[in-house]
Amino acid sequence: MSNPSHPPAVGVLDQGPELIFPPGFLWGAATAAYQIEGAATEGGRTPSIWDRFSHTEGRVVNGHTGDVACDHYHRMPDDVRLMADLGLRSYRFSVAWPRVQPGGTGPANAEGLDFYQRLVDELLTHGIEPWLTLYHWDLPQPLEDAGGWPARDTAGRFADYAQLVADALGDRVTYWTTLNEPWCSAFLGYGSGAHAPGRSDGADAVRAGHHLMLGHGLAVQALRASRPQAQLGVTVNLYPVTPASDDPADADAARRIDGLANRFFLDPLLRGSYPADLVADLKEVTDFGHVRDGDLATIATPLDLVGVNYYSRHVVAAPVEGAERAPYWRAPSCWPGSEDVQFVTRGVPVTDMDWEIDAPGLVETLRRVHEEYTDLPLYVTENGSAFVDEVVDGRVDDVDRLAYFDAHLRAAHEAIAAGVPLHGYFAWSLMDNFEWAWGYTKRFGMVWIDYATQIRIPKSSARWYAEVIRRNGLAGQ
Ligand code: IFM
Repeated sequence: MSNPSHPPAVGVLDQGPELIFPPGFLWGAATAAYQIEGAATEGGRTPSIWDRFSHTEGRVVNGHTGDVACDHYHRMPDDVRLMADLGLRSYRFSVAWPRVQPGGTGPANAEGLDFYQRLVDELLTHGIEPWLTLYHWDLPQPLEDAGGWPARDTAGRFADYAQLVADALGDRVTYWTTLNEPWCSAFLGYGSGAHAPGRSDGADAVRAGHHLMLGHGLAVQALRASRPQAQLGVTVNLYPVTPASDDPADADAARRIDGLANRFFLDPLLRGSYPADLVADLKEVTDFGHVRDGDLATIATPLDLVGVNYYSRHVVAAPVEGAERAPYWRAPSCWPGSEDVQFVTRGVPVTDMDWEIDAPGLVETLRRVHEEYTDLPLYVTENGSAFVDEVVDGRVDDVDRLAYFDAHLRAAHEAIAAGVPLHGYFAWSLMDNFEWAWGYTKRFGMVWIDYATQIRIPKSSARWYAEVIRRNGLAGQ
């Protein structure tokens, strides 16, 4: 950081040996369009499922919406300067589908594309590698009205949209993520209904998951054909799933949840098949009749990299009669066919989301993807934590978040030492933002946002992360 009143937070956690990352390790931070941009009705943008959902009473805490969010749409050049001050080597952002292709069909909206062209140019001017995510959950509402992700046609619409973005930005953007966290889109969006579009039907959730992956495969084929130099990948959110005890019934519960949370996506994307045990677990929910010949080959179209988002671990136990309902993000219906599995809390420290802090789980997750699925380069495309922050004398000393990052970066380093080809790490998130069904009540940012004034204050974690990037590693004693 260049601001002398904010000296680097070096020393806060300088314990243990110095850990240096491989040369060229890509240090970044991530955001998503609906969470930060605002300007929901400007520049030709039309509503997405998140506009409709957040404007529906009772869906988002306090009735918060992304209408203004961090006003990044208007403050983008300043925000890029902030990234440059932090020394970010890469910035992972998402393109809002309803901004560049209003309604989700037809030609591109030049004004919408212009925003992303200016963003990419600004990043490149500051020496920051743009990393573009095509879909971070903002399906154009008319496509939802036509059936949404459970409808096969949406996959084709996604590939068309991907082509429009590639035509406009493919000359300047090397790194592309098709989908961000398809589990959330499918199982929170169409299973529990905790996320937009707020539908609750297990079979629809499974169909949505399939069509999201089909759209991914079609988009990869389109991008590959027109942009052979691009580095193409997908981002999945993965959890180690641990049985609560040695009881075989708990082990079976873990197998089931691992199937739905992790293998539902990893197996088709990286092996070209659905796991047989998962298909059996879902037999009361769906007969997988929506899967057509050739779909799995399309879904498994070769990639250049895999993005892993990691936050926490699931610890599960066999169903117990009369047990309390799980919290919203684990609400029974986001686990179709396995609704009664119990999610166990172990009493370990949690974040403000109530997610258990489990840095070793990152090592486990990365090793698993590498050892069981692929030799492709891996990137942690999101990792971070929400905590309650406070501004004191103009500063935000977020020691808990800083400790979370420190622990997870040590874990990332351990994974590399164990042979995982981990090529980069993106902190979630660059700045506080609209945390979906939680609105603005949860803060994940390294930069504090005062939503009333839109003033940005880099927190201690931001200053510390800047120093990590500068050293290409973590300080020792
Ligand atoms: O804010 C989200 C992000 O949009 C997707 N990954 C998890 C983050 C924290 O919940």
